[in-house]
Amino acid sequence: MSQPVIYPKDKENIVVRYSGNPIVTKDDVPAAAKGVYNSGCIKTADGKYVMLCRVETPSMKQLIWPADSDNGIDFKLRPEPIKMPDTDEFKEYTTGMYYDPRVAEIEGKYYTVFACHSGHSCRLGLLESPDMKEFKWRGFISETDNRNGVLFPEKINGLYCRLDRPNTGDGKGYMWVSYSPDLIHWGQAKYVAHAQDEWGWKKNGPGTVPIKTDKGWLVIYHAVNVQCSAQYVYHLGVMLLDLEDPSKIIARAKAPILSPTTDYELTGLTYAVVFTCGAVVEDDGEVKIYYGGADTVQCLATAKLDDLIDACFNR
Ligand code: M1P
Repeated sequence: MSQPVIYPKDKENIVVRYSGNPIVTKDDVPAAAKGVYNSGCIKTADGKYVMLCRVETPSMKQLIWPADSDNGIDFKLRPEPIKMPDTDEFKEYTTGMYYDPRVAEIEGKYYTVFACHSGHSCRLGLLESPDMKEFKWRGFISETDNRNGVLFPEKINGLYCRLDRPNTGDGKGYMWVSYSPDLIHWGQAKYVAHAQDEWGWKKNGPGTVPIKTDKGWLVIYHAVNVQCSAQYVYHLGVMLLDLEDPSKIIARAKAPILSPTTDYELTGLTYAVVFTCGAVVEDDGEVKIYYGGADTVQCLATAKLDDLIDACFNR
């Protein structure tokens, strides 16, 4: 396979890959696995990190498997994945395929939104946890066909708020925002962002839980371009959304902040993918960006929050 074209990435050097990447692989799973990638991550009130690993099994099932860390780098997977409901409804609408978990803390509780895939296409599902130890299934929270659901960490104008990515029938898909009084019923949907850049014209989707800054909600997202007629290449970009009306883009980086260039991002179960489902902002302004490489391994990169904001303004 030829190397993908790498687009001008004048902003890529603001994001630094962790030298010990990948930080979690299939060998860390206490069961047979093909890959660990696209995992969500959060730092809890006690200063510990909990990663919700997307684990792919040899039979192509997907599991959400918690892992713990004291430093946000070295993670140990727990003995078991999160137990999902043993109901006919859950099985019908997931067929063992639930993935890309994004976890947000809202008013002292942890909420994880993830994709639930089945022959009826894809919906969003919701887990609630008081402590990232016990997880309770809350239900499906979208109609078909939707993916990449990400909750904002606080209500906006009195309502829960989320970004998501309805999949349109033409193989594209763009970012939307919607609102809810109870996290279950969603509406007032508004379009946010089209796929537009040379490196991401095919489709896009929200990645990390939005980070509140005085310049707006900072969102790290993925965007896809297609090479050689069929080869999808996944990049990460960054944008700022209005604090009161997140359907409005305040600023958006023209260049990707991360593109697949290393072996572990180019070679795996899928070719040429960097895909994020979680970030942690440290007290000193460092942002730990957790991302999947090539749909196979879990990686880490860091950036300064101020640099990500500057990147949005193309400074
Ligand atoms: O294979 C790359 C990615 O493809 C899908 O992403 P999206 O819906 O945005 O195109 C998802 O299956 C994702 O998990 C995967 O990494």
